[in-house]
Parts: sequence; structure tokens; C-alpha cells
Amino acid sequence: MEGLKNVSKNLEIISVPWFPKHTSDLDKVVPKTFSCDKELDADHPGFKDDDYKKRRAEVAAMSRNYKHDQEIPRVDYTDKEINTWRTVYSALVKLYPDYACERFNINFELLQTKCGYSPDNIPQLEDVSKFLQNRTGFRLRPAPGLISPRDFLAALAFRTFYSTQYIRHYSRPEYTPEPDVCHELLGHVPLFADEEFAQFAQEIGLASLGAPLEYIKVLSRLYWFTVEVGLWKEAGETKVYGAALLSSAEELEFCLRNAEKIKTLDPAEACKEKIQPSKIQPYYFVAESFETVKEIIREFATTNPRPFDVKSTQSVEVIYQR
Ligand code: TIH
Ligand code: FE2
Repeated sequence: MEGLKNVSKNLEIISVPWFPKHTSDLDKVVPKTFSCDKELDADHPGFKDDDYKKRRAEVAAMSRNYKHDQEIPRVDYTDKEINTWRTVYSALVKLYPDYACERFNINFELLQTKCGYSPDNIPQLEDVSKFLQNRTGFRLRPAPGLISPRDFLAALAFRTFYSTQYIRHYSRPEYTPEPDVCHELLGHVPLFADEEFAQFAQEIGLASLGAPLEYIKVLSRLYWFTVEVGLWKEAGETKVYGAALLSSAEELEFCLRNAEKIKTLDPAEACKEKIQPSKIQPYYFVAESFETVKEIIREFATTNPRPFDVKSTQSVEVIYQR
């Protein structure tokens, strides 16, 4: 009997999917993207605009042969694109003071003073990546579109964040159905500049490595309902930390003005919900605090069925004991 147990243990290990063990291993992954990459969906505002589609594909292709530690290619954004950025930016900065969480606002301020964030300039991924590396060790990696959950989450384990570089269609600056450079730079980057949030995002990534597909599915739902469309309370007030909300003036206003759409975060419920990334959300989950969100992820990480554990060895934290 004992012998048989060992055999089945080995079988389990054999079935662990390959996963990256070092940031440079991400070069071995050709990230899978969703259909948007080839043909825009009919409800995409750029669907009927051939010039837009061509430009989007051109910028997306710049990420194709990217290798770890190379400079991220710079995009020479057109005046029309900068105009779109200006519109998106100007609408959002009016909302952030009241709607965004404190950690976001602190870092957004810093990005304005230290990293070229302004209404007239679309910061380059390379410059923002360098800035983040200095602050929290997070780096950006250029992406051609929405990346499939396993590849996307694995990169987070290495504090690496796949970022698109093309910009949304000019006709709909207040909401776009897929990630674009505004979403990455305005929605995500400010929180990746926060050490505790960076740590939290990395933990989600570590939990994904080598996990079975069913586990990845649930983890990506938890990721979606927290990192992308999450709300948490600060001094009794509901604030937004979800990046997909913080990059859409329309949905940012919508989520906080419709109290009946906000439910208390229940991981069991969030796990069951399908992700609908291309739609305004039917409802949102609010957590009691950032601590609650972290605990939920930590607890879920303990249920990981993989037959091993992982730990990150990139940095040390020195704690003086007096
Ligand atoms: N809806 C977001 C926006 O308008 O900025 C973009 C997306 C993020 C994630 C999925 S779609
Ligand atoms: Fe995102």
C-alpha cells in the first residue's frame, strides 16, 4: 500500500504544468491573448475604423519580440492619440480626490512630480517601468492585448506586469472594453508603486505558479473582483482601488453613485462569478479594508492543491528588533 501511495504522489508531480522560475523565463512564454487581438469585437468603439485597427495592431506588434531586461520600445504617439490621453486624464484627475483610495492618490501625486504624468504627455512604459523598479521592484512588460490568466498571473509572481501600449479609440475616452495604455498607466501603475500593494499582487502571482487550471480560474476571478474592480472602505467611506474603474471616468462615477450595486466582498460568491471584462459591471464588491482583501487571498493560497510551495527570493527586508 505504502508503495502505491508513492507512485500516485509521483504522478501528481508529473502533472504539474510548466511554470517560470525566474523573470527571464517569461521569455519562454508566448502569452496567450484573447480574441480582441486579431479582430476587434463588434462593440469595440474602433470596430469600424480601419486606420485605428491598423495603428492598434502596429503598436501591439512592438511587444512581439520583447526579451527580459531589454528597453521597452518607445511609441511615438500622434497628436490625435495625445488628445485622447488628455481627455481621459483630465476627466479622471477630477474624480480621483474623492473616489480613489488613499494609497492610489499618494502615488498618483508622485507620478506627476517624478515620472512625467501630465495631461499633455503619455508616459513611455520604459520610463514608468524604471520608476516602479526603483520603488517596489515592479516592472512592466509590453503586451499585445489582454493576456490569458495563467500567463498573466505567473508574471505577477516576478513583480512583472504585462502592459498594453496602444491607446483606446478617440470616440469613447470615458470607457473602453479592453485594457489600453490609459488603463495600465492610470489604473494600475499608481498602486504598483505602493509596497504593500505590490507585495499583495505578487502573492496572487505566486499562488498561481504550477497550479491546476481549475484553481487558476478561481484565482483569476478573485483577481478580477479585487485588483480590477474592487472597492474598500477607508474611515467608513467606500473608495476605489480597482484599476479598471480607476481608468474609466464613466465606470468610476457609475460604481460609486449606485449604492445598490455594491455588495460586501464575499470570496465564495466572487469565485462563482464569471468575469466580464468588456462590460460595465453589474455589481461591485466592497471589502472592509485592504487587510480583508489580503487575508482572503492568503486564505485561498492555503487551499492550493499543488504538491509543493514556492517562495520568492528576490529581496530581503531588514527588521530591527529593539
Ligand atoms: N474599461 C476599462 C477602461 O475604460 O479604462 C478598460 C479595461 C480594463 C480591463 C478590462 S477592460
Ligand atoms: Fe488591468
